Amino acid sequence: MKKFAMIGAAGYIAPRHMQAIKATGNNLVAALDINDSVGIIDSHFPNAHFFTEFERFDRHLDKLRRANSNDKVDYVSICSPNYLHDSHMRFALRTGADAICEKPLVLNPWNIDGLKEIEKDTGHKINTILQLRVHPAIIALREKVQNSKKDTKHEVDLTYITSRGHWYLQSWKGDLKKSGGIATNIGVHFFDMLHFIFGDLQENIVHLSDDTKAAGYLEYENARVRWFLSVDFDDVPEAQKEAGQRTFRSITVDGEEIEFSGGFTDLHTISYQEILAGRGFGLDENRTAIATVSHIRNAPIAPLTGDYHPKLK
Ligand code: NAD
Ligand code: HP7
Repeated sequence: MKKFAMIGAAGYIAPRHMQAIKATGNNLVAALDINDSVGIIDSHFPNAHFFTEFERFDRHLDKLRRANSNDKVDYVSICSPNYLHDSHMRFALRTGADAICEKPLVLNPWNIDGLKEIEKDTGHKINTILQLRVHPAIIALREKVQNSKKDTKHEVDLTYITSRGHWYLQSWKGDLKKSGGIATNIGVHFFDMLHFIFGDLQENIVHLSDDTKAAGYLEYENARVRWFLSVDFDDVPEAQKEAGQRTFRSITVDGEEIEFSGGFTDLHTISYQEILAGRGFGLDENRTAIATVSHIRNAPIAPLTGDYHPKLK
């Protein structure tokens, strides 16, 4: 049984990590959050220690490490805001544990270089949650693409609408410096997925980038992709709205719809199973998606010529 600590235990995604730790037969021994609304811990690990101050959390993990090698924490799960990830990963490795860090791993690709050095210095590993890589429909599509002609460029349209209320822009998620903006905070999932399926990134053009929407054109070894991302409920298609849905995720490849909206909920547990089996996705697997979102954040807005997503018309 592996021992886990968690940073950011009071947030939205933390319970999915708690479930994954439990479902894989492991134990959460300590948790940190600057916010003390963490009663959820009792539903999973009633004996976990909880800290609101980093220094006390650090002291506790250090004590466990020194007391007895059996008590030492094996993994630190990081569920804090995006701009704190690199610092929290450094802490995890220096404390003698491996890290399991939420996406986006970091905001800019050069942050990855520093983390590689810490991995080398400590001998510990950084694992990341890239959960679409373990989604069965995405794995099937990747296999299909890999089995098709090598030089084919598939025509892909990706529409990813996941409505958020007014709170979103008031929280750290709406703050470019803290979340990286929506293309980073939410888009990073599908930019990584596109790279995973279609190979190296060759071109990255941005047509729209504001607080609630972004769109552009990406070219990969095996695909030409028109993408649109929004957290604005008004962008959800009428049919989905009438069915009471606030989310619409669609990817068409050469005109054929790939159904991947379902099956999102257990992907953290599958990710943990893979990490524990030594097949976690590490720093290098993250580089393309992080470079993609970093470029999108800083690129000039291109005029609507050539290939652009039909939603922009
Ligand atoms: P959240 O705001 O709900 O939770 C973040 C938590 O971190 C809060 O409880 C906050 O108090 C805590 N926190 C802030 N600063 C801290 C610090 N210095 N030390 C300790 N705790 C601190 O956000 P969330 O939605 O849970 O997102 C957390 C992370 O998970 C983000 O990186 C986000 O991108 C990622 N996320 C991933 C998915 C996914 O599908 N994989 C879904 C949602 C969020
Ligand atoms: N929701 C909340 O109530 N609070 C939140 O903080 C987030 C969602 P989905 P996930 O918004 O930061 C996606 O769209 O898949 C509500 C991104 N992940 O299914 O869980 C929401 O209003 C993630 O990377 O959300 O998370 C819905 O009612 C990103 O950090 C419901 O929860 C996160 O949004 C489910 O919403 C975010 C993927 O796109 C895979």
